[in-house]
Amino acid sequence: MVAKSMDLSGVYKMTVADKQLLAIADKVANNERITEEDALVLFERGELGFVGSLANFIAQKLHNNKVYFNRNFHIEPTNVCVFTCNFCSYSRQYKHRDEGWELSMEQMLDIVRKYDDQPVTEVHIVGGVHPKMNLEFFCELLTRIKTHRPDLHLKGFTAVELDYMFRKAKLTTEEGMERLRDAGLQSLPGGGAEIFHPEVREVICADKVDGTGWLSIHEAAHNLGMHSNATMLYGHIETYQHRVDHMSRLRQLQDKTGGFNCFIPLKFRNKGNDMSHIAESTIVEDLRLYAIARIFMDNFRNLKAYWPMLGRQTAQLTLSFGVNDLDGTIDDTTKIYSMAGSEEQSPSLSTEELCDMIAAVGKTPVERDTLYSELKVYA
Ligand code: V47
Ligand code: SF4
Repeated sequence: MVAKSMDLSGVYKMTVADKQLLAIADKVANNERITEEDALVLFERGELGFVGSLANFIAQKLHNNKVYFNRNFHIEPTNVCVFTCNFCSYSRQYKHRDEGWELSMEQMLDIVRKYDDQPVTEVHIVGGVHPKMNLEFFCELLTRIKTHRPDLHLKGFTAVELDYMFRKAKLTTEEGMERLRDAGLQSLPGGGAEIFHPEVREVICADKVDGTGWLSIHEAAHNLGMHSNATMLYGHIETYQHRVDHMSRLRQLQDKTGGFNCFIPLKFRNKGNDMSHIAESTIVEDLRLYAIARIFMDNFRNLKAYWPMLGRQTAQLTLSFGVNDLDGTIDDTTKIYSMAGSEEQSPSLSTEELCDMIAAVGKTPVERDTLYSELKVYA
């Protein structure tokens, strides 16, 4: 049943004495945007059940119990990277490239061919920033994939990869983006956002594109009619203020362009990187974060939990805390999280398994394409 507007503060009056929290519940009930200060109050004082029911109320209103997934596969061209993000367990420096991988054009096309008789709708291309893989190389890759399989939606390259590619090619962001679009690129994934605030960015990933640069690359893509996703790497050294600042900057850009498809909070995993001394966030903190993101990011229709990173059980729990999307099914061939300590060592879920996970929490599984058109509702 679709949730209707209701007196949420009335529901909470018996258990919540905090007037600010009650005022936020009223705003949510009345479809009003909450402020940055409200979001901070939620992070500091909103207990799990409270933020969870507000988030679930919003998700029900927007999606009427539906949870989306898509059938996709990943190509990770290389893990060789010119950057040195301290949280990254995946990359290898160019001088140590013999410890990593560098796929040739043919090897990547072989991955595409492997899915020839499978009903996948999207390929997600993302990797390290290799000094020798340039814009021309990736334009050729995109064109060849599109020629081979025109129905496949090409989603690729984080703003970090794009910033480097365009600078090396001596092109403006707009020129570079047009070249990729003309070669077949349709959407950008949300990676590389981390935490925009310089107080954090300068500690965890000082040498790559800054927050303003990340946002302007996504804005340029939106201006060309492309869509993109947005992420936030949370649960390390950032404060609640940094999270709110990050989400607020995304919310502002979304007000301006409307080009974001979804928001994906990414939980920091601490295995095999230079931030291993930092404890991972608890599941309660994860769920609170998802719920507060759903409440604050009122212009993002979709909130995604990326199960290969969270683990399937926590991802399943997020469905009761505002999440309406579990990303992909068939063969999520990404290595980025297994190398950082996710419990999902070789992430792969069949459509049936994913539908069962969704149905087990009383939601309706819906297969979508990259732009969230519904392809099949599973009764
Ligand atoms: O930007 C790297 C993150 C991102 C770690 O758009 C880590 O649909 C946790 O953005 N612990 C890349 N996270 C992956 C990404 C993504 C994934 C799935 C779907 C989409 C989408 C985008 O992975 C990086 C960084 O934030 N990451 N290392 C780590 N140790
Ligand atoms: Fe390179 Fe991306 Fe790893 Fe940073 S997170 S070191 S940019 S692969």
